[in-house]
Amino acid sequence: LTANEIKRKVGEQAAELVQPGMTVGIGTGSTAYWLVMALGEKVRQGLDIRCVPTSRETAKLASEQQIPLIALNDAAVIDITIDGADEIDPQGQLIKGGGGALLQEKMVAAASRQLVIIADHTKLVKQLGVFPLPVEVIPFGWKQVQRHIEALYSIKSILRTKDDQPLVTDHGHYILDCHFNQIADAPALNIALNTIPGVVDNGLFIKMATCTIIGYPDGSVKESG
Ligand code: DER
Repeated sequence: LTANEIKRKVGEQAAELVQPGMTVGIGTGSTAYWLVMALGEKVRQGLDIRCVPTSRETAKLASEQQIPLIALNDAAVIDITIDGADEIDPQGQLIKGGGGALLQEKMVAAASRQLVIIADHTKLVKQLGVFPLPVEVIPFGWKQVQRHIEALYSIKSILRTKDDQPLVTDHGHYILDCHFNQIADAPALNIALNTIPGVVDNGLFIKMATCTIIGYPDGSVKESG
């Protein structure tokens, strides 16, 4: 299977976990795209669900599929959130944020009873950090924050851009992509980064994923957790 066919397979398999009456967090990215397509089909066939999007991009996609949306503030509890990831380690710790939606994704995940991660096998790693860790910062004084992080960890970081301008997230923030290469203690780094004044959040999802659905080129799918 091609990468896209693998993503479609895991997205459709994850959609089967959604039961009538559920409130569902829907992820962002090219794998979550297939989840939204599959849920759209089910909604058109009568599945009664309400979805909380993790980005404007996903909200648009879901509306086009006539999926009923509600705001996070209006969701008493989210029964299940299904989202992608950039890296998944053997403990189920994640790096997310490749799509720039980490803040909303992390808040929706934190409000969910279960977080199901859908990904192709290339996202599996022994140790987090090869994928640059996205750190969301407010634009005010972002250069000081960048210098602080680079000095503290002796790493390089890059301000994420889009069309040669700083990328501005749905919530008006910037993203520093931090090249740690290897992250030995992800839980500690997650806490340390979020105590730096000016850092809003980062792409480390620690003890959040309850299960993963991983697709392989031979068409096999491995569910774990
Ligand atoms: O930005 C995100 O966290 C996305 O979920 C991303 O990590 C996965 O995107 P992909 O499914 O397009 O690889």
